[in-house]
Amino acid sequence: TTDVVCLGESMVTFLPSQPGRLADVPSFGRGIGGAESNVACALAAAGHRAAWVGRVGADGFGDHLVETIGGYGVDTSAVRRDPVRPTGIYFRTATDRGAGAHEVAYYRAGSAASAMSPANVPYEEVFAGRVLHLSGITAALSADCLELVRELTAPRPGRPLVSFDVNHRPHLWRDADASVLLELARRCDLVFVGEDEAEEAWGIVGAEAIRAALPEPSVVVVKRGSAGATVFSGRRPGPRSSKAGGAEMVTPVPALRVDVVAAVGAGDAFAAGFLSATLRGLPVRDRVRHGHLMAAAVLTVPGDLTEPPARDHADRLVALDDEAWG
Ligand code: KDG
Repeated sequence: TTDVVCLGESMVTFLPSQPGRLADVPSFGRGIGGAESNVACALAAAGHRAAWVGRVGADGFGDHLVETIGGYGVDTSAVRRDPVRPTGIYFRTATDRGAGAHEVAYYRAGSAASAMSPANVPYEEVFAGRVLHLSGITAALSADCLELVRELTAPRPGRPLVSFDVNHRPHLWRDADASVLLELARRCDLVFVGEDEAEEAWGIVGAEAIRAALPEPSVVVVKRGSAGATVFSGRRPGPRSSKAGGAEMVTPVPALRVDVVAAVGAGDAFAAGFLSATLRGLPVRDRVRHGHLMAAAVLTVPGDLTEPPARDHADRLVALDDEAWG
């Protein structure tokens, strides 16, 4: 069986040949992007059975995505081709030494993926894994895509563990109301959210307040960039909870300090590391450390993806004492 099925839009990405304003970049190199397929590629590279479900155009960019993602060992058999709509692409800029904000220019409105809907996504394949990984990006693509995410996160018998990375992308929401992301996240079992994005999307400040707004998921991972991440897990003590419910665990875990080349893709790598360690039944602290480790590998390259350290190597780094982990 498949370990993790990741569903979402993937795009051909154009990375600048030099830092500077988009208006000044003379040429771009081709890469691939898409938060959910990034997670699938990283999981496959880490030795898991991962599948990506998406929709691309019947064009060369669609071929490139299917071939490249498949090349990571990801099962792409449930990817659908749209006969009319194109594959989405996007361009981004780089800043000197990764500091400051880069520009993103999406060419994805009306893309093949934006036509994903409950009517054309193969449910059997989507629910075939131990984990279904989704992100808030899909909810922003179109009304049909939002409906799809609603359906996939609805309670259903035998539902796999549903993992949700909030991934608030302000460019995609524009004037639309991103508060729906909170409603969707509450329907999932495992939620990844950045402290900064919770404030930006929902006006909720701080890890404790985020957990209070997301009481249902059994695990909530609040990411604080270079400051690390805090995991809320276990049952929350509520008025009706018995002793058997147990107390909630709050686990803060510092991140590795690295010189950032580009932050893009780091959240996906973190999710992949955390999911990989979850599938292996590792304790919460080590799940986060595996997340930080995979994120560190991606933070130090320009693109969205990089080969993660081999599993035994990663395990040795994760087992280093607290001093090494700052
Ligand atoms: O997480 C990385 C993604 O942001 C990038 O690959 C592009 O999926 C993307 C998006 O919609 O921003």
